[in-house]
Amino acid sequence: MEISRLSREIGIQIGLLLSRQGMVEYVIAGTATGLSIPGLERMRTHPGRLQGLRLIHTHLGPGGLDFEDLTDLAKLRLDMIYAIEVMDNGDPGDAHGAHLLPAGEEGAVWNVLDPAPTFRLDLPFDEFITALEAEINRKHKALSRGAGEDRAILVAVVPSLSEDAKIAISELQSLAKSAGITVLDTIVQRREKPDPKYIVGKGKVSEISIKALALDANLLVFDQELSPSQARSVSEVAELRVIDRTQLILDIFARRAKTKEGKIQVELAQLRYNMPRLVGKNPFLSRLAGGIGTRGPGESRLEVDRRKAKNRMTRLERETRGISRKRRLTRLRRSRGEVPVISIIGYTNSGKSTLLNTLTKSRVLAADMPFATLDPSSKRLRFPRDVEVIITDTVGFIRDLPNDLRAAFMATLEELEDANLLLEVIDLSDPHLEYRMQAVDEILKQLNLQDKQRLKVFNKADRCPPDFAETITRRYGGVAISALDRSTLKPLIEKMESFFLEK
Ligand SMILES: Nc1nc2c(ncn2[C@@H]2O[C@H](COP(=O)(O)OP(=O)(O)OP(=O)(O)O)[C@@H](O)[C@H]2O)c(=O)[nH]1
Ligand SMILES: [Mg+2]
Repeated sequence: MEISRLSREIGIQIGLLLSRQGMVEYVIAGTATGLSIPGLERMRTHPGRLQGLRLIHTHLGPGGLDFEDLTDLAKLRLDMIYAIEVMDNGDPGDAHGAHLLPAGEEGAVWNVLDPAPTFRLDLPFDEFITALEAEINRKHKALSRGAGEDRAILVAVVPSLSEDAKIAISELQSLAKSAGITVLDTIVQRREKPDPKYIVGKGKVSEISIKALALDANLLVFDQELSPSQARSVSEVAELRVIDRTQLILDIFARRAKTKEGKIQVELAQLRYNMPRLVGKNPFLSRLAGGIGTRGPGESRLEVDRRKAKNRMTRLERETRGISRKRRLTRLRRSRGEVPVISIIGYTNSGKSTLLNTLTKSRVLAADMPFATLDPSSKRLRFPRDVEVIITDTVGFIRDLPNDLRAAFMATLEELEDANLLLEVIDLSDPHLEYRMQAVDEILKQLNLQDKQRLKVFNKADRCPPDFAETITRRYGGVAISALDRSTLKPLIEKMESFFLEK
């Protein structure tokens, strides 16, 4: 009653934050149309998933809770929010209430109650909120069971929903899964060009952040490469961790790298990519970084991290140069012995390692996921007519291979220069195989390997009708095989052998 009258008198919104016990903790004076709530994190005393505070505020004139009110409810995790209409004479009119809902896959974040005359509000608040909070806590626990697992919403901006766009989206999904991320939703926005600051636009970012609350997501993954400042802007509005496709791939690489060499290469690529993001956080500090007096006791954690990162990068760079040198020597020795080299290349997950295994009866890791191979191996292979070759596996290719990643694997990819023959493995069961062949062509061009002798090997023939394999091999040349079945490899072996016999 009182705040309603006062609110009318001075013509602004007034808000009260009440504790569970009904004590007024805060009084907030707003403007005629809005109210801004102070940061609540610092005054958090309540242990549950809700804030332990409900907001009751006035609206001058008719109209219930607006989107901003509901966003406040969700972001601040208020117990409840009420908007009380103030009539012209200062009397309170209807009260509009809303509360949060337990997180679920269905996506509703809040429940808006029917308006009721303010003086007839008789919700048994205590019981209600205790039960609601218990349910929210329970759901939250159930959802976060896989501790350390990321729950993400994927975001892509495409000019139109073309075939290319669909492939890109499904590829992003499979990368996310391969990185151990639970994908809760994929948001695809059609727009000519990404927004320079927020990629999908600021409004859309807020919308996504509400969705993230509903699904209890803790991560946004963008298909677009984000500049450090874009990542920061988006993450500030969304109040979530934000990564892009490159970081996702780097994360997968980091999980898979087993050898010392592989680990060094991945860590270096990660540092290179994340370094500007490390400084970017506080432009003011980084401007200071070069100056005098930055090394004092007031030095920020960030600057320490940055310098550590720099030192580590220098060390790793030295080590990769060592790796390159060592590899060059091995290659030299090999070429002196004149053992020809066949390199297996191709899109990730096409079956390269499986083929190496079946051909040479070895057991390198082959698995149904992108980037199973990070540390490629070489094996010897003897053909029936006594020709011996070295056959090597390679890191899988992927469309738009980010520059930093390509640089990281240069040492490995350099070896392809020495190959006498490239076996390009293509997955016949892939509905987008032609698109992927194109991507492989492009990467070969970037590596300046487009003129190397190449044999197309159409793999997984067991997973497609025989006439399809025939049509494709007729169109592109090459052989169809099933790398899982040694008996299908005969034509391939013959082709490889004749390639070396003719020489
Ligand atoms: N049905 C069928 N599956 C196959 C065949 N060849 C490989 N696969 C499967 O395809 C998946 C990927 O095989 P890998 O050999 O790991 O593929 P890769 O090209 O080395 O992949 P990355 O190293 O991750 O780039 C595995 O689950 C294999 O079992 C085949 O001829 N037929
Ligand atoms: Mg492999």
